[in-house]
Amino acid sequence: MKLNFAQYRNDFPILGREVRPGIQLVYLDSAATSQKPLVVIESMNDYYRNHNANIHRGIHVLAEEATQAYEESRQKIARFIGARHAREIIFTRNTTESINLVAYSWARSNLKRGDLVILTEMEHHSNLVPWHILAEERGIRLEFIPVTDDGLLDQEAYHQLLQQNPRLVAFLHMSNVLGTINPAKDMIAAAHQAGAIALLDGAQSVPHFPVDVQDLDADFMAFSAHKMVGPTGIGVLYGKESLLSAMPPFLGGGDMIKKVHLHSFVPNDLPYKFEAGTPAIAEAIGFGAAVDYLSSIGMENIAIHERELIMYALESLNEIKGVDVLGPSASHKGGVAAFTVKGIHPHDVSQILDSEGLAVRAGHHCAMPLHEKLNIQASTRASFYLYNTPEEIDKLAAALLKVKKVFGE
Ligand code: 7TS
Repeated sequence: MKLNFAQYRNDFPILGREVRPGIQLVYLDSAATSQKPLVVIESMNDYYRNHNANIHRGIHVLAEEATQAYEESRQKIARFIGARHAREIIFTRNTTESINLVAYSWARSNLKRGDLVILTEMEHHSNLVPWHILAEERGIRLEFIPVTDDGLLDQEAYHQLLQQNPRLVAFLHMSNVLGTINPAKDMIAAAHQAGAIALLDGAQSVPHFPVDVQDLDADFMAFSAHKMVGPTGIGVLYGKESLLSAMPPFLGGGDMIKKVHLHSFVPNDLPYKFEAGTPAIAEAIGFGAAVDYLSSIGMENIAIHERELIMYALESLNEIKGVDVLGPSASHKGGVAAFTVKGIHPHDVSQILDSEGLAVRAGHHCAMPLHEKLNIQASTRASFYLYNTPEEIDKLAAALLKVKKVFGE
């Protein structure tokens, strides 16, 4: 039976608001951050109202309750992505910090001058800059899988790059600009065959369709709670236990140690070795509630709903003369439609859309190299989630016609 997704809108208090008198919010910016359902907001309120204490430390009721809720969230997230053990789930601040953890800890203890890291031309800056820093510091080499004219990764070029004995292949599962869903399982298998390990940027995939790290055989995967109906300030680095346990700590301080002497320390076991200092406790609890919420709807169902939305969006936008949607056809694409409007700057487009209540993003979306490759400075992006409706896409199309009218195009 097909689910009626409009019912879920009531779970998100913010979706009921007007952004100006009489102008209803149409939120089409979930690739930047998703909205939060009441159950997530309430779970964090409940922690602060009833259980607030530091974790892993005090022997009192509140500390035990807080610790239990924090660790339950880790277990929920482990199950959600199919990890073998909860200790393979490291809480970080976000996808960016998770990738930096790999770059600082794994890469600095495993890579030497001349070693090759393969990235792609469609990466978000957070999977580029940590490797630039390492290239400058260590002299590692970076190569990039090109993006084809169809908005896909050039798999032939990838297989050629693999012949150069890379140590690491790091790529995004789904592009935040093109919407491209990359064939992660095949790409990871090919990386392993070439003797490399694979880091998957799951920032745009984990929130939108079922992702199973064991099925993918990912060595590392990074993602953020705030893009999957959870709070800001918390993300995850998943890592295979064998890799994580061999890695040196990233940040030093409390909680990440077993013993400290004046001149030395003994690191803690996984996952605590990588969680220095008081973590984002309320956020971890909110993250657990977010995963429960998504699971109660079903990731398969969310993926089907977003597929319908993107197909309808492509149909509607392609009908408007001068609007050019970036990226592949719907069959390779998740719920992201970035586009240009001929002769009109994306900031002007989004400003007029905003006046109609539509929240979209304009700019390079932290993917400047990709925009350079596409020979454009910027684009306007509408991105969808489980709470969006076909009627909102109709509003987007109508507002774009108004944009063209205002600018006389
Ligand atoms: N990787 C991808 C593919 C992303 O889309 C983003 C955020 C990140 C990494 C970084 O995530 P963070 O939680 O560490 O910030 N993307 C976007 C976006 O498209 N608009 O705002 C943030």
